[in-house]
Amino acid sequence: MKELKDKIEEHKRNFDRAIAQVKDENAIQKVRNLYLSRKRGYLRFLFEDLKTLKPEEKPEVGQMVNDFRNYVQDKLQSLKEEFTTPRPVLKKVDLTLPGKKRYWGSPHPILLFQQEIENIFLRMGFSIAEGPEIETDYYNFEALNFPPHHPARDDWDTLYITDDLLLRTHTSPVQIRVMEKKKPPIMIINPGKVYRKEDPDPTHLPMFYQVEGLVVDIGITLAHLKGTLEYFLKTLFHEKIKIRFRPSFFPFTEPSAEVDIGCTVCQGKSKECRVCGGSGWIEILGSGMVDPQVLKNVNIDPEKYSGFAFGLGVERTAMFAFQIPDMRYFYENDLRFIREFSLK
Ligand code: FA5
Repeated sequence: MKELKDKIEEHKRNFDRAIAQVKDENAIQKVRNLYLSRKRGYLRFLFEDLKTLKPEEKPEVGQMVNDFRNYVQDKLQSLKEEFTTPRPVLKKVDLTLPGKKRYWGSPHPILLFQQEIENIFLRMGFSIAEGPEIETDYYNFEALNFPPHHPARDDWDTLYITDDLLLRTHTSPVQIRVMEKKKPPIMIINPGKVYRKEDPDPTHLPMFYQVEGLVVDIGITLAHLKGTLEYFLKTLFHEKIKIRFRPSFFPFTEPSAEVDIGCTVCQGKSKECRVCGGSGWIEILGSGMVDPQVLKNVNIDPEKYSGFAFGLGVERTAMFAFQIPDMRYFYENDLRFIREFSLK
């Protein structure tokens, strides 16, 4: 019995050696004949040898021969599949060609610019507040002194969700939300998206970013408003900018002013400029002293406190900082344009 067991082991070692050297289908067939041929295969002789064993030895050694036969069949079958499965044709690679450049994503230019704006205000001591983009009529209009049906509402082409809910048309509702929760001194900016039903053109978008600012304390005057905005704009534009304050109207500020900057696209030299319309100036923000009625609406005593507020268009200002003649470029997702601003 031991002799036969040794013989099986030896056959297995020889078989493993033989298949390790197989290089094609012909060689597989030769090994198959050697081991599995019905007439002269080694396995046939092993089965013959079994007959010489005593009956009690047969089950154990019989199992070994069976296992060996299965092993040989499986190995030969998988080798055959390896040789007959078509191999992918390898393309020739020209190693002298330049490699493919992969780009990393990076923050959008408007986000980078907004962060630049935020940093200037943070350095002045402002902190950042946030508010929802879906607003109620009360916060977007009524608390800001726009009574229902007041004509001033017509300046904002509003996208309503229900009679009472709307996509905020400006960031000013955050002023109310902050003043409801916090009493003066208040010094916040609030960056965020706003929405208007507007046809896109070089200086208008239906969705754009604003940065709102609000300062409320004892003794705040128009001089603080002017000084803060002048300092901010000179820092943002590295002093190279003309600024003008123009009287205006907002229901929630009194007096109100819009701030224009000198057109950096045509430098005020083109009567046909699509950005400034030939005037040489373009409005970038609205501002004013917080209307006493607005302070009353949030239970802040207007006899004691005063404040100023402003709302700046981020894309509008970015256009001038980067001298881009059309605001729509920011959202066309043309990577050649976007990459000009990415962090290197
Ligand atoms: C307002 O939205 C006021 N809430 C601003 C304000 C805040 C006034 C606090 C007083 C006190 P206005 O609609 O003018 O105002 O918009 C402010 C700025 O947003 C504009 O100066 C401009 O830079 C930008 N802006 C306005 N409409 C668009 C638009 N359709 N596309 C891109 N930017 C716009």
